[in-house]
Amino acid sequence: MNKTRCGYAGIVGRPNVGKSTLLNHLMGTKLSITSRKPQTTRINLIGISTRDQTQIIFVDTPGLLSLGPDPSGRKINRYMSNQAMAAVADVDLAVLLIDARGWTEADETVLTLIKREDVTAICGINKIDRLVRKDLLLPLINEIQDKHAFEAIIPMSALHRQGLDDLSIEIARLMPEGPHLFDSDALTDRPLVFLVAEAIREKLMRQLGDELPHRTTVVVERYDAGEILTEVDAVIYVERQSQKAIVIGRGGKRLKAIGQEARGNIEDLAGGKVMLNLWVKVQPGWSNNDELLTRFGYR
Ligand SMILES: Nc1nc2c(ncn2[C@@H]2O[C@H](COP(=O)(O)OP(=O)(O)OP(=O)(O)O)[C@@H](O)[C@H]2O)c(=O)[nH]1
Ligand SMILES: [Mg+2]
Repeated sequence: MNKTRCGYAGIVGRPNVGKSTLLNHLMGTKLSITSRKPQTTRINLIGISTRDQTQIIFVDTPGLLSLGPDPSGRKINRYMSNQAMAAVADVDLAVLLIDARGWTEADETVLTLIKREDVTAICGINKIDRLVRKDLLLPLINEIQDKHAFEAIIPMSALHRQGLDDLSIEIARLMPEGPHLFDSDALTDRPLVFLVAEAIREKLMRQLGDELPHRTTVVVERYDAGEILTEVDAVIYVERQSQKAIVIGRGGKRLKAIGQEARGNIEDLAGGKVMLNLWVKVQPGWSNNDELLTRFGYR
């Protein structure tokens, strides 16, 4: 009988390199939220892929900027770095994702962590579709080779699904032998309400300016799956009254647009019609308060 393989593969890297996009496209289903803005992912999210004898448990992580205390000092940032650092320490394989436009200091930081934890690693060079000068790819590969003994270095485009087969083959090859930890049809270990809250947060990330999304979080307070209709009550928390006004928008326009966009995603998750009720509440300083962070699901 063939031996089964099973392991954790952490997708790590600095913010905005395309980690969550990669998770979704490796899974062939949208699990993790993505946006053009850095620091979209806040909590490690697993995606389980079972093919034949091999089960790969992908871990999407928040983008990592530094290993020390965050200069901005907010506890949410510390929580996010801790999530990413814990993932590197726990996984069987780290997939270090970088941007094809060049190696940066933040990439170096993540590599330092990989070395410190002595974890087997692959390097994915993402967004090659954006590389104007293709002749720069080979020197970049050489530069990365000199930095670390990666098991493989793979140029790819997560968004355009280029190079993902090569990457999957390498990851599968590096999974340890062992029994599968999840049922073969399992996709994630997160409850549906988490994915619903994230779907709403994705629209906030995408619709609001640069700073405001980082001051918002979403809590699903009620999820009632009926035969004809699923009813969802969710609260968007902000830190100040002025932020609440921005999220709601003139005449409630922006909140309505956020709700409409999120509802489409939630209907996919729920597999049927959804009625989404959204509220915006002010919770001063939630992003820097341990107790509130725990209450809002950052535990
Ligand atoms: N052109 C191009 N864009 C990409 C590619 N992969 C991801 N992106 C885009 O890069 C942006 C960031 O993608 P995410 O997947 O949210 O990045 P992330 O690394 O998870 O970011 P954080 O969660 O903030 O750390 C999004 O606008 C993606 O559409 C790619 O291969 N090519
Ligand atoms: Mg992400």
